[in-house]
Amino acid sequence: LDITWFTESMSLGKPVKVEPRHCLGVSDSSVSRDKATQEIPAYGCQRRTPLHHHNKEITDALEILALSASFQGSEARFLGFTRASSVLKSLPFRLQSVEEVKDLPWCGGHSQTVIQEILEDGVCREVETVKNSEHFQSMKALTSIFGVGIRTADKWYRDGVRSLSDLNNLGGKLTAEQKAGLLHYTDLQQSVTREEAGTVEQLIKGALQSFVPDVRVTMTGGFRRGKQEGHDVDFLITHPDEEALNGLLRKAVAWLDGKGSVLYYHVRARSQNFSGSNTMDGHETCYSIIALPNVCPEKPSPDAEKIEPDLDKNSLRNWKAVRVDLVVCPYSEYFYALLGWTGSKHFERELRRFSLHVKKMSLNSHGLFDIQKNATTLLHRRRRYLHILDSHMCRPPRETP
Ligand code: DCT
Ligand code: MG
Repeated sequence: LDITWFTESMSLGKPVKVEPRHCLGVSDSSVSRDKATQEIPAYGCQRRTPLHHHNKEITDALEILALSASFQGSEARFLGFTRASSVLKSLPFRLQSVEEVKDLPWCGGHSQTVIQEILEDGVCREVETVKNSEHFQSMKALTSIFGVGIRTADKWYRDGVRSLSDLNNLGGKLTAEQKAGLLHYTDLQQSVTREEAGTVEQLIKGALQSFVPDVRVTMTGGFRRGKQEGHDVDFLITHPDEEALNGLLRKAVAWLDGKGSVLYYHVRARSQNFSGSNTMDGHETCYSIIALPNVCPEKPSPDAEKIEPDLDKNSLRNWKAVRVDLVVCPYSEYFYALLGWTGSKHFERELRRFSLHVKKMSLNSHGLFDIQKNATTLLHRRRRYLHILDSHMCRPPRETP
């Protein structure tokens, strides 16, 4: 996200002086390595975090340790490794020595050990041990199923489930979402390409526009950030006339279902008791699996063959199951929802942390709230600056992971 936009929106129109250090992260030979490392800002939302950067071996290793920490229920260690990885992604050069990270925010002792081993030996022993551990491998496989979070996967692991084929024994204990996740497991493991996302967009727009012709539909998530592939396709739906949005999501999904394009869906109603200081998103949301036409499915993995009995029958099909999330928001909250659903998850987390600790404001997908004024919404000021936000948010997608 462009820092000018960011500082402008966070101060609601009062431009904040943007120091050159805020623009670090872009390769610039004139910036000395020492100076660059000393001036990296602490919050992820203040840095450029390019998709393609200079220290991929190290950030991949740190992200494996972050994932492992989350599987073990350690939020603090997860955040520590995630933040260290995010900082290294913003470095405008390839690290040559662990000394270079000593002044960087979030790159403490444990991360430094990982960095040093990778720089010296090419691998980190702890990371290799984690990757080969049964717990890590099982949790990774189980949480890759749609509808299975860390808590469920951990319970299953403690009940003796180790691989996807073990899930056949759980039978009736699975939720409808998990059953759908298993039924379409092979397809959902494959990345959705940008081209496929474009086809999904046409399908979704066609359904929504058949009820409200001028409905505004925006692709969000990773594709809006310029990624070439993702695990799903996310859309934000709005209209200036909020009446037009009433019941639209359910009608459009039922319309697609009638055409045989919906494999699974669950609509979460808009939260009526949404609180301004809440970090949760209370918008009406549809979590779905769509049958994307004219795509040949890839060959299933041996593990998937054991849990998807119909795969043989399905091998002649010419459609691919794709995860699609649809979010409906009131027009007055559109830009906040757009910001919240563009991601990345880490960027959003850092943006909310920055808002709270530095600006004393609470930011979520519904608005920006002044916590010192007892969570009074800044709606009146928000309308004034909608046009500023609009012009800045309609830029070409930026490149962040
Ligand atoms: N999001 C968030 N916090 C979460 C989950 C999601 O802020 N816990 C936001 C940020 C990204 C956006 O919602 C869409 O979520 P995903 O589809 O999970 O992420 P993505 O960046 O689109 O990743 P992918 O390309 O793999 O779909
Ligand atoms: Mg996504």
